[in-house]
Amino acid sequence: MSDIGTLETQILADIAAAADEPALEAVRVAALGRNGSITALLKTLGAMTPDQRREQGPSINGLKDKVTDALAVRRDALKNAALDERLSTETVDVTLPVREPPTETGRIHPISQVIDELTAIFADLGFAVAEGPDIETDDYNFTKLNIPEGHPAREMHDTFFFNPKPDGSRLLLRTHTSPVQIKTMLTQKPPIRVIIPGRTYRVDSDQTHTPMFHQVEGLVIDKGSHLGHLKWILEEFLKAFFEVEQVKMRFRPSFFPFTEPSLEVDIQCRREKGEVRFGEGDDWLEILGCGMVHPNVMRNCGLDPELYQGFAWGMGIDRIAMLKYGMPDLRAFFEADVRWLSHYGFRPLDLPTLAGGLSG
Ligand code: 2NL
Repeated sequence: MSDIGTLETQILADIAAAADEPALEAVRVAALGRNGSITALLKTLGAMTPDQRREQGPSINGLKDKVTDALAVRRDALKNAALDERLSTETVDVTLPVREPPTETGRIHPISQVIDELTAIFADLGFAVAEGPDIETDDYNFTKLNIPEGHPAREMHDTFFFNPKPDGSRLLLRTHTSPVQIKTMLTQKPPIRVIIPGRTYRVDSDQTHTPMFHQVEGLVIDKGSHLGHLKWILEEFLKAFFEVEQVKMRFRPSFFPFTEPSLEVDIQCRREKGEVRFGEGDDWLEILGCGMVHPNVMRNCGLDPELYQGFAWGMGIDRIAMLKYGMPDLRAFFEADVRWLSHYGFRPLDLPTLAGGLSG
């Protein structure tokens, strides 16, 4: 009993003297570890007679409990002391500026911005957005659009062709987004209202042409669709896009194999000091081509031209982006220069909406 008393005094003194958590852990292992002093005492219980065990058991177990409690109390005290020490020596300056996150430093490319803007405008007019692959067949890019083999318009399109397949057919990079309209007409029932923004390709490279460029086409098919609807839609679009109150338009007769009649649209502008302003002035600027969908195209897509009528239009996205945001050089669009992008790009969280303003 007095052995146990001495051991208890010794261990409790060691616990009190432990200066940090590792030292306290060493005391615990020496007392309660596999070869610890209290563990050794506990092991002696097994060899005792029942009477001895009844006498010694409670004091040995009592010692174990007391030491376990004392260890826990001391561990808490040491933890708190360590925390107090850190709190009193470390400082955090909460007024320091944080590093700017990507949402602040990243920029949206003007082409993406313009696509978002026209999507917002046409969505408001009830149009859906359709997309399709850049690689197309001859059939969807030309034949179904009333441009048969040997037609001069095929040569005018300066097409990028892939190597011919064993059967003689060859794929191509689409020269316009019209194949997506063809697929829309083949798979959907009128009324149809879609716009198709996307990449298009032609063998052409100079000051004002890049081999890859962007186009947006629109298509409406319904029972009573006519040029008056087309004119109104284009006018609403142009006013919203160029953010002006009014815009005069001029329709000139033109030719496209896939529309009849075909028209080209100019909009009113003023040119001064190398800048173009819309909704005012006496100059005209060609902006898009359009027309009523050719009956042959309707038939090629399984639509009865006696029952349905439609109109379509197409315009260059890169060009309207340059006009709206005053970017003088088309080629800079595709050079991936971050200095150009940080100047002309748009903040990623300023999404264009009709209610909140298209271009911020
Ligand atoms: C332009 C002219 C145009 C269309 C594109 C079209 C598509 C189908 C049927 C009929 Cl599937 N038309 N698209 C129509 C007229 C003009 O684009 O100058 N684009 C830059």
